[in-house]
Amino acid sequence: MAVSYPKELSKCSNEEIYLALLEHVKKLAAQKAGKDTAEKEKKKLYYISAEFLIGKLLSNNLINLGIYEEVRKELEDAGKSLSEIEELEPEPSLGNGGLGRLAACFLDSIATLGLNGDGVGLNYHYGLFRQVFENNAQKELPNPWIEKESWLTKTDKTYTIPFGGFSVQSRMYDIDVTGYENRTNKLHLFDIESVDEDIVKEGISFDKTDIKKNLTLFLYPDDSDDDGRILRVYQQYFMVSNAARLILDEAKERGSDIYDLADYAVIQINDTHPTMVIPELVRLLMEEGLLIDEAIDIVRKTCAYTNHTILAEALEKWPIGYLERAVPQLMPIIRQLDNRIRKEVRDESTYIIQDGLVHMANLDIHYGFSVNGVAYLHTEILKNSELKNFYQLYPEKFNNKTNGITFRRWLLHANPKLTELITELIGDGFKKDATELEKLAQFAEDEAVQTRLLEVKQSAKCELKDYLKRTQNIELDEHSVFDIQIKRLHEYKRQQMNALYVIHKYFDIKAGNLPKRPITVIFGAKAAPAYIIAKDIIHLILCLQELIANDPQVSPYLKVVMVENYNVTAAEKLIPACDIDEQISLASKEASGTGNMKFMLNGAVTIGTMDGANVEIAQLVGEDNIYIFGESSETVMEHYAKADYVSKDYYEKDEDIRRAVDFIVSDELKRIGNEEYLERLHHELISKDWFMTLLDWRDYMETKERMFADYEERLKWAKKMLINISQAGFFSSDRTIAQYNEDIWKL
Ligand code: F55
Repeated sequence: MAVSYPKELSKCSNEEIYLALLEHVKKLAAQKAGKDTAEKEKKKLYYISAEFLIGKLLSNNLINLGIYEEVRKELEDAGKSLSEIEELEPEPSLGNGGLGRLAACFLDSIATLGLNGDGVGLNYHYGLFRQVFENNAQKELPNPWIEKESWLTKTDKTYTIPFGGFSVQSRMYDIDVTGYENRTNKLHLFDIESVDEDIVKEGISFDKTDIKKNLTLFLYPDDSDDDGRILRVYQQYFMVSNAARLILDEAKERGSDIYDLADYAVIQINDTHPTMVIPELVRLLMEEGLLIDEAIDIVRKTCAYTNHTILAEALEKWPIGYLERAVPQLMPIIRQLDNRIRKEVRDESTYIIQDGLVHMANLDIHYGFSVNGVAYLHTEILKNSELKNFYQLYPEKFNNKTNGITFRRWLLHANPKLTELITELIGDGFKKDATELEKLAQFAEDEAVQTRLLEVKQSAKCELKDYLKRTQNIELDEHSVFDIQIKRLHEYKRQQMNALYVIHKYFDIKAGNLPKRPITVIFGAKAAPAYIIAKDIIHLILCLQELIANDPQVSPYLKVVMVENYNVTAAEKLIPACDIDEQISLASKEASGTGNMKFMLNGAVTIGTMDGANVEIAQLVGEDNIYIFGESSETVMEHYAKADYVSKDYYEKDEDIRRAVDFIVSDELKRIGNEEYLERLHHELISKDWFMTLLDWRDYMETKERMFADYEERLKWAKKMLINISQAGFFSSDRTIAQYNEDIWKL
């Protein structure tokens, strides 16, 4: 089938070409989707998630449909550029961080492995906020991404969803998910018919109580007050009630009599946001005439839970009062579910309702049949400490599924030059079987290959330079080392530790210790709008960026860049261009990380702690090919248990630390920045430092120095790059999904 352009291709505008390709891809996918469902498979997976950080879809769909090269060539022959056309596509704003990006990689792999599985989520109109910098601080704006023509297809599926005192009408929109040379599944996004974008005023503020108008406007609306938190409950219930109804409808269509639901459906609950699907399914099954015991039995065989964090403050607990108000029909069921546990289980720490709070994870663990962590270390910590009491009750439920990433987006699409080099060296079998990348190891000592790899990296750095110049008016020196930390802003991820290194380097350069080669430290991160210290850290980084750029003594050797509105599109440019990848979370706190996997796949070398999937990466690449520093997770957990970490001690006894920390409140920075923000961060670091920045700082600094020195031995460094790429195959989400299917879904 040929693309139908409105006129001769060379005369089309990029906009016209984009729209023609959009329509063409949608048609192809629809054809394929029709064929797949004709097969009438029995069991189906529903991956329910508050976020799907899918990124732009045009190129990826072209790649997965196997027509990328054909289309690119046709456009090129007509004097058009596919990458310019891609830039017209808005990035869907349906996610925030790793959890949402993981869901997107999973959908790609589910379809690529030919599995029958759809995603279910919400169609947020403004999604996650768009970040702009004003006066060296983050400001949040709505992020409208839905255009008249888009990947969304309106369906005729609608449900009436009841809330306390009123109900709303839902509508399902679909996005096709086409696997790599395989089937097409769906991402179902529920919306509300009465949503009103016009209620948003100045920035992202709006009436949080006007549920009929605001329900699907924003992902993670500000939860610093009751109204904001209750809105999240409304959103979550709306998501899962629609999902549960869809699941029951589809199961019946495929022949289920609902007693055998578990043979027709398996539900993966992505973090606790979709947890209410458990009581909601029980409720709906009872509406169909089942007894509560029957309903619970069925749900217990159908739901599986993935945990993504051990931060206690990130485990959702909703006050009973919120649920009574928003979804009163659910509270009797939740009470019943809790009562059963109270009778069956002695351990009070596992009760669902405690002190007037509904512990969502506890609900998942008692009433799901599987509980998984997302990396080896993370799952071990869940079993042996965070969820120890649950593990003792249900050892058989616990399992690990180390995260993965889709190589279609993070290698084939993001880095065509590297893809080409790899293909030339080992053929293209790795595109279907990522472990074939191991064949690259045979070239580890091959100087010609090492040189080619460095050239590929250099060209990605030049492309990043062009991209940042074009889109953000940022100047990069492509001959400097690109040291990159891109991820949500969170204290446990320790962007502040990196910032303190920058300050240290600034002093070093002022003192005449010049680096062998200029260093560019690049950050990209959004802070949750109500997370004050996270915003203070962004402020510090932006102030450093300005200070250093205007210091003629330092700027030739050091540059700080904070990329505005970091998103998937930016990641696709940043990752291939990275030399040094920062994975510096406090050990035990980062469940997995997935950026680390994207970076190694693209030939970056990681500096990191023994945390999350870094542990598995280190094991695979060996100690010569990753720079590990910092205290172990055991030591860190001991500090927490004994409450014996005192940041001030490190500040007082280490001159370099003191100098760097105190610079935050120096006259130089205060002239540029906001005194209140800088003082607050300074105080936080000295008096609290909950995530132990100062504990690991010296080791971090020294490890980084060693890394910069090693970087100068270019061929030896290229060998490290090559080993990293060759070991990345394990982190393909195809492997992860095959394991989910083998152990949990059994499709
Ligand atoms: C967002 C909102 C709430 Cl209320 C809670 C959590 C989040 C969130 O963004 N979590 C998140 O992204 N978790 C990450 O999941 C990744 C995929 O498993 C992990 O790699 C990463 O370590 C973890 O932090």
